[in-house]
Amino acid sequence: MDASPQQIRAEPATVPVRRPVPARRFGALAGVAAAAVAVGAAEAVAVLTGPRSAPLVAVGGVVVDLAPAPLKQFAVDVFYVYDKIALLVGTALLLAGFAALVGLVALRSLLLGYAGIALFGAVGVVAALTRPGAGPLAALPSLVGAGLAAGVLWLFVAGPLGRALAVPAAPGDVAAHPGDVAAYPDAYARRRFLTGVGLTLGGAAVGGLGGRWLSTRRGVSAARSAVRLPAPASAAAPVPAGVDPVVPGLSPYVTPNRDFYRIDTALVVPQVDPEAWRLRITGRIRNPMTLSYADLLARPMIERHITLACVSNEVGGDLIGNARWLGVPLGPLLAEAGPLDGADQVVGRSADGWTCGSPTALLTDGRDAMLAVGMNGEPLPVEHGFPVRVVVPGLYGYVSACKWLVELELTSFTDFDAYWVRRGWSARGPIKTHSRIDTPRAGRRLAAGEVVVAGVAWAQHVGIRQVEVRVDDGDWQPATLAASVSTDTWVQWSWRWPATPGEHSLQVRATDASGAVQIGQPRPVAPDGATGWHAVQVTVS
Ligand SMILES: Nc1nc2c(c(=O)[nH]1)N[C@H]1C(S)=C(S)[C@@H](COP(=O)(O)O)O[C@H]1N2
Ligand SMILES: [Mo]
Repeated sequence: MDASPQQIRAEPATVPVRRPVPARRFGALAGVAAAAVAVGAAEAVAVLTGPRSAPLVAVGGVVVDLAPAPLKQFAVDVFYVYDKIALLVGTALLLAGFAALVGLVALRSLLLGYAGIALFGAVGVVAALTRPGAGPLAALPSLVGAGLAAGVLWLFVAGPLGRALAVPAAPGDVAAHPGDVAAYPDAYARRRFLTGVGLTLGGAAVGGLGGRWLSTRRGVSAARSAVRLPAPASAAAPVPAGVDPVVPGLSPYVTPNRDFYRIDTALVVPQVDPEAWRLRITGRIRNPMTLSYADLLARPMIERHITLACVSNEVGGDLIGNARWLGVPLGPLLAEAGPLDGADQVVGRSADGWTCGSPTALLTDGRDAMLAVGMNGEPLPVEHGFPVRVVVPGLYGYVSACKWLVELELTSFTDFDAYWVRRGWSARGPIKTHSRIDTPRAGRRLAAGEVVVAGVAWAQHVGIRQVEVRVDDGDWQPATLAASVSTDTWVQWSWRWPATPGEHSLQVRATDASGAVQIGQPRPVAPDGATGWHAVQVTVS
């Protein structure tokens, strides 16, 4: 069409129209859509390359491993067992923020936008490749994700959907940046753009969630269900009558698997196929050994009640549980391997690279240290270490209870620091004598009269001799102990309190079988377990 001289003159020479660009919010949306596609596609590819090669999980894993111990403790304190979900959601939000920025930058320079994506792709690749046990294929999810993200960015910024937004500016428009003119797209172009973004986000969600779902289905729960555990050569002592006194609110003697606390650094639970599983016994030994799951199940098994506790358990906390474990005793196995002189540490290594170290002397002193395959009559639950984990009576989990175990390495304490030792925790972690009030709960309002105060006390492998309770700093009163099967488990206790009206403090302390009284001085969990007497405040009316 011929422009009339008048129209040409109508173009105001004073407005510096150079490169019309879509308004900023469209750039931010384009960036977020690109990031969503990257994450979704990476999750889908990770179905083939393993869930820990997906960039969100890989980067999260690096953060978990690099985070200074106090920060990690803070995260556990604040988010408790949801710290992992919080980390993933936090990472996703942070990523969305940066993605929006990359989108904005891409409005000015598509090349810079691509560079931003490349940077994120590189972070994902490096994180995935440096995870313990990662092969070269671990780079694939991040590479595919970054490639697709670049395509999406082009589509929504410079490609057909983006260009349509960048209609030439009308006279009098205010420039977004000096030299640019923010474009105000017509309704049709805007609708097309937003529909495109919506479809892209939906596709990314389907790819990502579908990938996650497939990964879980390809997990080991079917293999776990197919496991038939052998009967133990040495059965667990029967649980005596008199455990589990009928006190509402008191922890049951045996903790059901679904209620058993879970603590580990794994952002996705390692899926270890029992068919492919091998345990290598390595290091300073005469006879290096490799055992399959079938080899392990063919050995004589013991079944024992053992109370497992976490070093991060606060006074009065619930990071402790008692289960009936079925497994192969470690003492005879280590004797077969033949530790050499100076091999005073046995390091357990997990499929995900986590490590812990126990004194060789304690694993071979006749206690029921074992390679556990069963928990309360079932194959180990996947999140509790399927197919094989270590359980050692008397040691905190962080120095003994390696889940998803793949290697036992004999070494020395001078030669090797395990995962938490490198982060400032004590190399030795015997469980401290403790007691806890389960009922009444802190802050409860009670009626005057007889109140049953009850809880648990533990001094694994030493045993509990006595538990005492006091009210408002009065005299210590002996509590009644319920039965237990061995010194390796906690003991339930109860005490009948003639409660009088008013505000009261109830406090408990235990004495172990050696006569040592539980330490009363309050100390934090780091570096080798909290100390202090548990107290609860209640109101009686
Ligand atoms: N592979 C692996 N094993 C691990 C850990 C871990 O982070 N990774 N954490 C340990 C700690 S600190 C504790 S307290 C126990 C907890 O075992 P649970 O989750 O079965 O209760 O597992 C131990 N075994
Ligand atoms: Mo722990």
